[in-house]
This record gives sequence, C-alpha cells and structure tokens, in this order.
Amino acid sequence: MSHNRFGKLFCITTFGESHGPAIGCVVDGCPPGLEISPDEIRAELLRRATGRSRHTSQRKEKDEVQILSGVFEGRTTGTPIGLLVENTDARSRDYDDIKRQFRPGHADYTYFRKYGVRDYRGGGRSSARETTMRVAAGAIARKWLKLELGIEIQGWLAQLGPIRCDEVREWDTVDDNPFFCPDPARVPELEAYMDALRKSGDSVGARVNVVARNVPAGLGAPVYGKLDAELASAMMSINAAKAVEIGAGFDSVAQKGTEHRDEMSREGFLSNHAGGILGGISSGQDVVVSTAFKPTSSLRLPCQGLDVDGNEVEIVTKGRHDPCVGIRATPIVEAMMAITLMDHVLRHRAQMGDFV
Ligand code: EPS
Repeated sequence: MSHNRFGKLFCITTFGESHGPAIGCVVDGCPPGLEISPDEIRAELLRRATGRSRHTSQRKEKDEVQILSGVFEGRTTGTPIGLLVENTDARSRDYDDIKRQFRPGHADYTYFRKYGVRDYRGGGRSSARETTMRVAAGAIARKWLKLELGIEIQGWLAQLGPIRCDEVREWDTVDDNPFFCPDPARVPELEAYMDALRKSGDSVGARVNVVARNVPAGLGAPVYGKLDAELASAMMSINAAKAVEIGAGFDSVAQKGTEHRDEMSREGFLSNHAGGILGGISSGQDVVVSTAFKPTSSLRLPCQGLDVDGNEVEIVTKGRHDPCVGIRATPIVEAMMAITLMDHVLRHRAQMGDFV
C-alpha cells in the first residue's frame, strides 16, 4: 500500500522532504520515444519556484533536475523515469522555536497525531516543496499530451483574497507577471495588496483555474473511474487546497436545469456548465477546473496553540514563507491536470484501443 503515488497507468511516486538532501519522483508508464530534456523540465520548475518575486517565499533553490533513468539519447525508453532535485537552500534553524509546537491551521498537528513523529524542519513531507516533483512529472505529461493529441493546458489566477482577476483573459500575458494573472490591468492592484499584506504579517487565500483544450471525448469511466472525481482528487492532493469545482461547480446549486444544461447543435455545445465532463466522461468540450487554496498558516503574528506535551503556548513562526500559496499554484494545477489526463488517455486506450 502506497500513499505517495498518483495515477494508474501513468503513475507518479514522489519522495523527499523540504529540508532533506533531495526530493524526487519516479514516473512510470510513460510510452517510449518522447523527446525530453532536463532543460525542458526545468523551464516548468522555474515557473513554480520560490524567490522569483517579492510576493513569494525568498528561499532560493536551484531546482536543477537530474534525469536518473528512463531516458536514453534524449528520448524516453518506456522504463521508469527517475527524477531528482537537490535541496540547496533549506534553513532548518528557522524552525527551532516551533520544534515542539503545532502551528494552528497547519498539518503539523495531524501528522503528529498520526505518526507520533515531529519532523519540524520546514514541515517535512507536508511542505509545498513536494509540488516541485509534480511539476517535473507534469512537464513530461504535458509535452506528451500536446504531441499525441494536441491537448493544451492553461492555468491562471482567478482570485487573490478579495481581488477577482478572471474577466479579461489575455493568455499571452499570464506568464509575464508573478501572479499568473490573465488581466494585466489588475496586476498593480495585486502588487499593492500583497505589499500591504506582507507588511501586516498576515496571509490570504486564492483561487486558481485551469482549462484543458482539445481533450477528446471518452476520457474517464463509470463509476469509480470518473474523470471529474480523479481531477478533484488530483487538485485536492495539492498542499493548502480546500475546494475544487468542475465547470459551474457550486454555482450549479442556484441554477435551474434550463440554465445548467448545455444545449447542443451541429456546431457543438452552446455553453459549458458541465466543465467538459458528463457522467464522469469527457464530452470533447474544454475541461475546466477551479481550486481554492487556503491562507498560509506559517505566520509571524502570534497566536495561541499547543505544544507536543499539551501545554498552551504562544506560537510565532519565523522563516521565509509564502503570504499566499495560490500565487505559485498555477503551474502545479496545470501539472496535476496533465498527469490526470495522460493517465486517462492511456487507460482509455488500454480498454478501447483508440478514440472512437
Ligand atoms: C514552505 C515553506 C518555505 C517555502 C517552501 C514551502 O520553505 P522553508 O521551510 O524552507 O522556509 O520556501 O517552498 C519551497 C521550498 C518550494 O520549493 O516550494 C511550506 O511550509 O510549505
């Protein structure tokens, strides 16, 4: 039994802790012949990396990826792809004061209740550092999906705290600002909000959306292999994720059937409230997923909490933390979309041959 693995035919297994010597991933099930290089993977890693702007953690990791296996002369061989990234800038002393304390709102408490062990250094395995390896594996999946089926995946920041930035979508500009905001006019407002937040010492949540285009109809299966269920699982497995919506999501509650149903014509569907998935199977429309991220729990503002002996203590977290983890989440949700879709393409072909 393993709980560090995601996927059935395209399968990733990650390992490592934020303050250990390295983090890594085994990507199993990738078909042979895909051209892939460490530079291509690193380009994706840099989009997610800390220290790229003043609005994220200032930890400066090199995030250089080594391909240890599964690639020969620049192409995948069909065997497990081993990926390794060394941790080069961990500063465990920042955590000395909370060695025996649980940060309220953090996995510190539940990890200890479950395992009885407190790896206080950077949250150990619960650290968002683990998402590096998802993005590395996602780079492989993303490239394969594009070459094989023309599938394109685009994520964006839809909301940060009270600021919604989902209206104007200038896709070409998403990577030009540190927020992955698709509306360049909102960037100064985001900057000002984050500067004030950072000064205050507080943190805030965010919503990140992702769309996959050119997804063929037929991915996903009834009833325990639904594509939407597995996308929800993929997104909920990301650190700090608190909710996932597919298509209209929670807005479906207030909709009437006449509004929600996506009418059909010879030219295609007339709307996409379903988010491209009906009965757990892709319809051929864009697959649209939205994920909510909670505010970071590592704060320098004091709060009341418990230590491992059950004493009430005042807790202050030092170190280099993200005031909004959602700012760096766009490449991660894109990666989880890619990994889930690639797994489902391979699973569909295993049962059905090619697409009808
Ligand atoms: C993180 C805390 C910070 C972040 C880290 C995620 O690390 P540290 O414990 O070293 O201060 O820098 O993010 C990364 C290192 C990364 O690569 O994403 C946390 O508590 O999740």
